[in-house]
Amino acid sequence: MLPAAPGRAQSDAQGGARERPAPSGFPNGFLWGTATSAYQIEGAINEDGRGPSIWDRFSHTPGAIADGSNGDTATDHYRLYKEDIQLMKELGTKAYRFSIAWPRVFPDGTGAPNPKGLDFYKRLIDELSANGIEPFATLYHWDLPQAMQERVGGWTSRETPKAFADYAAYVAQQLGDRVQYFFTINECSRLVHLGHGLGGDAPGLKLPPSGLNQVRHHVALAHGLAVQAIRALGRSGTKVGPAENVVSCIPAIETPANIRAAEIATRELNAGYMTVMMEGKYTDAYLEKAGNDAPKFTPEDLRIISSPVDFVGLNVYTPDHYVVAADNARGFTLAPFPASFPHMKADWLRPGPEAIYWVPRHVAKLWNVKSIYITENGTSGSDKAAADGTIYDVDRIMYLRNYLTQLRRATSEGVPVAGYFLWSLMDNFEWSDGYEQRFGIYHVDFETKRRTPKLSASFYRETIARNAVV
Ligand code: GBH
Repeated sequence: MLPAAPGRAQSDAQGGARERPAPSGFPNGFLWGTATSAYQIEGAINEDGRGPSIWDRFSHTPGAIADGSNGDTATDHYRLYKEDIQLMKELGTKAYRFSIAWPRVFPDGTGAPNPKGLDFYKRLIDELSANGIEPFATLYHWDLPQAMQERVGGWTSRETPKAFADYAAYVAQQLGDRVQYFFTINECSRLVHLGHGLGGDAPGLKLPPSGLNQVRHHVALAHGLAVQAIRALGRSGTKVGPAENVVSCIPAIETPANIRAAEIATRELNAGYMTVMMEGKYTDAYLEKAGNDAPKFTPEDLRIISSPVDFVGLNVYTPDHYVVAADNARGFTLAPFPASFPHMKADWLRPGPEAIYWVPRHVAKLWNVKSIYITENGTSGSDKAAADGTIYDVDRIMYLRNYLTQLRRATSEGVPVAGYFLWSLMDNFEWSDGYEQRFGIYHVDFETKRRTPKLSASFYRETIARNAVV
């Protein structure tokens, strides 16, 4: 059980203080949740007819994963999901973002569905509903059926967006009575760049620019096709949108000129992702820069990619660029990061809490988006237990408190953020970092699979209970 945080005021526990508008409060009905993804937590890779995914293949490739591990059992959530839902309940969360593994539903990518694979998600969702937790389902969090990779070349082929649309349609049909909120693809940019450009993520390809640009186009097309499929086959009231880690551009100093420059940079640096999804065109600068390597596409593709969405999901971890207005062709300069800029346990995770203010503000302003969810935010930490057995992860609490303060700045100014999903409910398989980077607010002992709350779990529960930064 999650112990009460020391010093918790009695009146708060009884809800008395909550009735007065707290100065640091979030809007009424603000949705608090946690997030995970299938391959990172489920394990049970051979259970109930699941087919192999590109991450099974990749994680079993020698040298691919920092600690030589894989997701074969991960947190064993496939079996322990009921226990995990109790953790969510202890926190007081009212929403949960998880992903559906395509290879559980279509073991070969296309063709005959595997009802037993889908049944797991029905059980999961029913258990969530029984506990008053709203399911938010992501259709693709990087676990492409290996068969798609082998048969058609995965995301290098237009067959994959088509197969993804069929899978999305089937899921909408089968789960539409249980799920109202769908996300299409998690972080297009990472699966494109790390998976197909740098080779550090599955399927480990290092394509030349023309190939990489075509993959990027296919992934965007898959997003649009899935939006259409869910619209066509979901129940009325079904809502759908992307979950993207927009390249975050922060005005280095908040002057009107720098703010404008940061908006311009946001649009250009996300040209192949959020910009084309929202505007139905690639920017001139994007196409010019790509030159002969530009993706091949039709006007119809662009119409599909920009199918209207109901909300935008944003994964926000870190500032990608501090921006200064400049009198050059682009209109901005990206400030280089000084070597002394701090980072959390992961080198890439620089704490810049203002990112969670600026990203939704830019997205709402640039594309007139009316509903935004923060679909991921959080940090890894070293998370060692103290002598009394508690993991006092005050670095994670520091990080979360500062990000939530900036998120609250956004909501108080009317930026339409409707909810927040903390990454992650529990420690899990952190892709090429294996189990070395722990992002959970519950610690997982990967030998025994035991879950234990870190101090940050108490922090999050207090935040939710007061609907305010604590
Ligand atoms: C998210 O990506 C993922 O959606 C989630 O599955 C993951 O567990 C979580 O974050 C924590 O990492 O090439 O070494 O410089 C976060 C955004 C963008 C983080 C790309 C890593 C590159 C690292 N990611 N970034 S590196």
